[in-house]
Amino acid sequence: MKKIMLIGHIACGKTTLCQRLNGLKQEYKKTQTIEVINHTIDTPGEYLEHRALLRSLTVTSVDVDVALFLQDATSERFLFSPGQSMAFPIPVIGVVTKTDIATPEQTAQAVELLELAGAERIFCVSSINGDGMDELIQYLSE
Ligand SMILES: Nc1nc2c(ncn2[C@@H]2O[C@H](COP(=O)(O)OP(=O)(O)OP(=O)(O)O)[C@@H](O)[C@H]2O)c(=O)[nH]1
Ligand SMILES: [Mg+2]
Repeated sequence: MKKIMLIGHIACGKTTLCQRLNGLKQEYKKTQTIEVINHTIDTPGEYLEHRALLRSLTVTSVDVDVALFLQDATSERFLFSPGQSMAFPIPVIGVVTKTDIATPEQTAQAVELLELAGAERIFCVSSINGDGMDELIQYLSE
């Protein structure tokens, strides 16, 4: 299993995805600090939202195989800048979350924005009903 780090805006679904990938009980818990769960590093959305904290993500990523940029398909907020993946010394993939409650247009737009941020592959998932999860798990275990 690849060692991964989850990055994305507040409430985009990082912790819920982390729980799903690690077979943990799905329960809401606001992430307060960078947390390591098995091969997964979960980060608080504030680290992306407050630019002064961004550097900490880059530093943490040195010990990681791949960074996951997460985008909530239903959110109007998109906080990754074009080409932001270049700020990380490791491969970056994109994960569009909450596809169970998004329209196909919202999902497509989130894919486009993650491409713009430089994600080299993009997966569309729901951590609630499991849609798209098999493909993501397959990639992470390659
Ligand atoms: N419908 C749906 N809801 C989701 C999904 N993923 C997460 N959520 C919900 O979105 C809310 C926020 O999820 P979190 O996983 O805590 O978000 P986060 O990115 O860890 O947020 P921070 O820790 O604040 O940065 C919770 O109420 C989740 O149940 C999903 O795939 N589908
Ligand atoms: Mg969280």
